Amino acid sequence: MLDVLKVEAKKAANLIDEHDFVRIFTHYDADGISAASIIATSLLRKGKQFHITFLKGLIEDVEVDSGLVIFQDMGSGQPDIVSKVESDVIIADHHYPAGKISPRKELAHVNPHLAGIDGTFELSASGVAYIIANQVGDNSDLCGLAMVGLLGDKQKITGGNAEIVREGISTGFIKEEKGLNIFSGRVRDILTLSTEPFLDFHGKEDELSEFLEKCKIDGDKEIDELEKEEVHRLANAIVLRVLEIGGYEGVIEEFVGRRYTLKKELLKNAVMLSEIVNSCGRASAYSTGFSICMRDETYREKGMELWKKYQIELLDEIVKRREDVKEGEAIRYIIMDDARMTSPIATVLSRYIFSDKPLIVVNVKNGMAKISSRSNLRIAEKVNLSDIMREAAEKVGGRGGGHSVAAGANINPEKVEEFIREVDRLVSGLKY
Ligand SMILES: [Mn+2]
Repeated sequence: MLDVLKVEAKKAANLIDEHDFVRIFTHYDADGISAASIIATSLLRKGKQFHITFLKGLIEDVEVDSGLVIFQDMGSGQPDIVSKVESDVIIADHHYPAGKISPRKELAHVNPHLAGIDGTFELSASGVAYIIANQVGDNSDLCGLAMVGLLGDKQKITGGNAEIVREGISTGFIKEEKGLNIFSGRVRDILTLSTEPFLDFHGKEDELSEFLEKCKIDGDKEIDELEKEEVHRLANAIVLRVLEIGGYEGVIEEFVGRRYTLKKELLKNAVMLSEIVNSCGRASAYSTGFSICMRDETYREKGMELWKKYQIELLDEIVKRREDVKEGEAIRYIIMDDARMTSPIATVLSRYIFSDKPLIVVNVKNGMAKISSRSNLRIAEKVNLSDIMREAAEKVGGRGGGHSVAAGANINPEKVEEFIREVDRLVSGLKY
């Protein structure tokens, strides 16, 4: 399955071979950070140097001071910007390619979509990085970091991802067991703080006590120390709860069934590592997230602190914002002013509370309107949010794109009403 992709990855590895210093631009989320750490480790092992910049997106031209530039988790959708780079370029991305790239020098474009693999669900940027790194040298021990990105991007362990995970299991770097694929810690804390799954117990301590009583679990126990029977009961109760609050049934398999242990990583629980790296990115503590992926022990505590702080902030926002959700013909939307976060709110609300229609979250901040749209596989059979965001944004003079189930746009704040109307019109037209 990965063979076609490996051909282009080999081309990327050959470019890396020719340079001693590499300039990396990557996305600031768990996928982008882990992807960068995979390439960085492969470079260090070859005695090469690098400089990484973490970006929220590739929206303007980049300054380049190196003969080789690598764009990770970005680049495929920004052919105009990539075409202006006066160096050799590697794109290691999984977003849907948009438009033709005219490289000034050499280009290796490693993207699953160009190799017959669904980049939305079956290979993330960290997976692409892992494929490239293993063309650079033997970096098979980095497979756990590939999992960080696929979990962070809410992908599935199928296709290319499954191939990497299977390889990791056979080499012993990944352990797969039956169980709950959720954060480790005290039951009560985790059920409250978790947003994957989101269980709506934040600020509802009595409800949580009742829930625990019903499934006969001691909330003070560590999740990882529960007996098999208890895990089973807890899993069933969690599934019921998710469906009760309006969750999308497709999310269930992500946290019930199998759990993954990463033998080589600083944090062995795959979900935990992914969420911690994600919250580091969100807190602009990029080097903390990156160092955790580079297995630097000194950053572990800091990472845990950032995660907890981030979860509480996100849960507060979710409780507050869900009241402001409005209903269009075929979509739901929220318009927020100066909110601290957009896409995590969109992700949780669309997966766990409003899962029957696409959800559009608008955040007006610093003279820009940032938009995150979310849906799920069931909706994506009819509605491709990437196309919708691009089309609607272009109509009002902005830019948009992304994945079929998770896309975004940046537009002029004065055009928000018009944009929402256009999105609703486009989605309605798909007879969804
Ligand atoms: Mn990604």
